[in-house]
Amino acid sequence: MNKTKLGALILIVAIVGIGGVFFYNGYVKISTNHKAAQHPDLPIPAVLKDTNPDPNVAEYTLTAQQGKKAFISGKTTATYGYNGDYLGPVIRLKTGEKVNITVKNKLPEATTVHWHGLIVPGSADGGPHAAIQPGKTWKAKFTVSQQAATLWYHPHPMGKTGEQVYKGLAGLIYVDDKHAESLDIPKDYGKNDFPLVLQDRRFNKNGQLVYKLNMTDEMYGFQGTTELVNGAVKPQLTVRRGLVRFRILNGANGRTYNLHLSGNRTFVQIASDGGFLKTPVQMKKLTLSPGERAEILVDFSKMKNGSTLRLQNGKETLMYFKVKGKSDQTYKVPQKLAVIEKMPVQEAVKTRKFVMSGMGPNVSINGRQMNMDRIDEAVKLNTMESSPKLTPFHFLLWSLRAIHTL
Ligand SMILES: [Cu+2]
Repeated sequence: MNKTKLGALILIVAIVGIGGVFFYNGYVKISTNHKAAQHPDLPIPAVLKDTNPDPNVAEYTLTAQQGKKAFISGKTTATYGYNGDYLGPVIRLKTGEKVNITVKNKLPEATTVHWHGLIVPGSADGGPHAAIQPGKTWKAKFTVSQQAATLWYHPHPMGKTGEQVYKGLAGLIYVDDKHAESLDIPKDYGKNDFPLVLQDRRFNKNGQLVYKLNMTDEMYGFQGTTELVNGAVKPQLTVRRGLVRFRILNGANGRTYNLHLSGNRTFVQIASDGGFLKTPVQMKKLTLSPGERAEILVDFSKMKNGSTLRLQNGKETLMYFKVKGKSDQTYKVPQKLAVIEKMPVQEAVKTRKFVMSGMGPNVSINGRQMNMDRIDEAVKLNTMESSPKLTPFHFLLWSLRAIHTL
């Protein structure tokens, strides 16, 4: 196991272990009502510019920086962001291309950038061992070797991962390939293909983001009191009557989202963490654990002009879709999205046991706590392992396949 993969195993320890026991009740819940007119527009992240004219080589620059943002009217919140005040641009990569990313750290503290879900050598990934000190630069160099998928990037410094993500350091990575381009599905970024980064936050009375974990947070994971989508509080997005694709990231620190649309409307999932599903799956509910992605298609074509649809997490409204105008594009979504080969399960070389125990600062895996100088599990590259149970866990480099369900 390389050092980055070690991060996957200890992240729960890292996130849960940061704050200590602390009770804090002075958080503000931002109230909103269901009148869409009063909601901010959904921010659409910029697509990061590739500065290399060679079509087979991409050159990107990301700057981790301090910022400020008015989430609540009349209050200015201190934030972190990549190339901006909060969150970061979408990085669009193509399968097979060579990529150079320069990361500049303009924060007052060390950071790293980890490409979550991207298959890269450990040296090109910013795990806890690859700290970039304030004022310094780090370069990642790799070739994109995987199929189309929606991935993301976020910092991963030892002991500060949860807090830095919380302040705003996160962004999406889209891997595109020829197969994805050939599919008859919406793919016009910002027109009928929208990213939705779901996060929950707590704002104190001064409108500041305070990352302090109380005992409940340490037991059940951090839960914010205010929902953000792409960094806006309960925003609205105007969509045309037609088929629209949403690439949803659960970018929250501890919350698992149980998503549905108002009116219990059916939608179609087309992709998950690893890329396209074998076939589109119709559903009314979607569960996403922290770090997880899903791509869905929502058919607005039969909705009335001026009507509103809500994206809900249980009873909580996350955002509003306002229907206006008709799309001039129609799609015939293929019934076959991807060829997924059967896994030769009998060839699994190993089954590992991870026993999680303890609470707060005593959290441990297999009786041991995270130590930067120790590698706990070594995994052989290009081998397959099986696990008897799936836990909602923040996996960094792997995507998993359920081989049977109960
Ligand atoms: Cu991650």
